[in-house]
Amino acid sequence: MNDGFIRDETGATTVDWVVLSAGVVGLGIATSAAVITGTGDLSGDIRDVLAGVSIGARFDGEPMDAEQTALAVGLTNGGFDTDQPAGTWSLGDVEGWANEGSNGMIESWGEGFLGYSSNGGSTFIELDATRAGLDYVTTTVDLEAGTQYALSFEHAARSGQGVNDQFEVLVNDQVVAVIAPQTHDSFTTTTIIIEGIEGADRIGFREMEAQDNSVGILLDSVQLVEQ
Ligand SMILES: [Ca+2]
Ligand SMILES: [Ca+2]
Ligand SMILES: [Ca+2]
Repeated sequence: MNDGFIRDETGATTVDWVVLSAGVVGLGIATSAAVITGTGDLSGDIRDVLAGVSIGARFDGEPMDAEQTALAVGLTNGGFDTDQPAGTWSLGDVEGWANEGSNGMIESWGEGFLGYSSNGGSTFIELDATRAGLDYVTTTVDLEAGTQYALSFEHAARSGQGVNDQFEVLVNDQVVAVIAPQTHDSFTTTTIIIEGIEGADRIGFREMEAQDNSVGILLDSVQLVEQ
């Protein structure tokens, strides 16, 4: 009888089936484990990426205001504010801004100097500081590539020699506008739509070469608003 059982192919088939089934089930479990682990890692990666993204006010479809945009793009001291005392001026540094002309110095005006007052009652600058090189006052921000922003600024013409001065607005060293200020008893706001590029974005204001005589237009309140 034992001899017959050993030779019974039916039993052998059952053993084969159990072993094969166990193998297939095992393979299934191994595959599930791999997929679960992989999916888990992927969700973790997405979570980590999202945690580092500042979605900001665009999440609800509302454009950011100037203050929110300034924070998001790193615009520092759009108002050219310094501790220049009222009624005075000086050449020096203005936080957040650089000048390619005038040996790097920027001409800061205190509230009320020569009768000029900014709309916000703060300090402002005269673009044409000296005759030493073309005054080109710039700041660097980080606009989102392909996103549009409203770039606005306030300007006034200095009466007398500089009353007819114009100035150029540049974005990434490309002239995007040439402005001829018309008001010299108050500041006027101009707004231009610009678009961000990959990496840092340089925004600047440059005097006209033919008008480089150390007196010129006045600037204040540079703002960016994401559209
Ligand atoms: Ca100011
Ligand atoms: Ca100059
Ligand atoms: Ca000038």
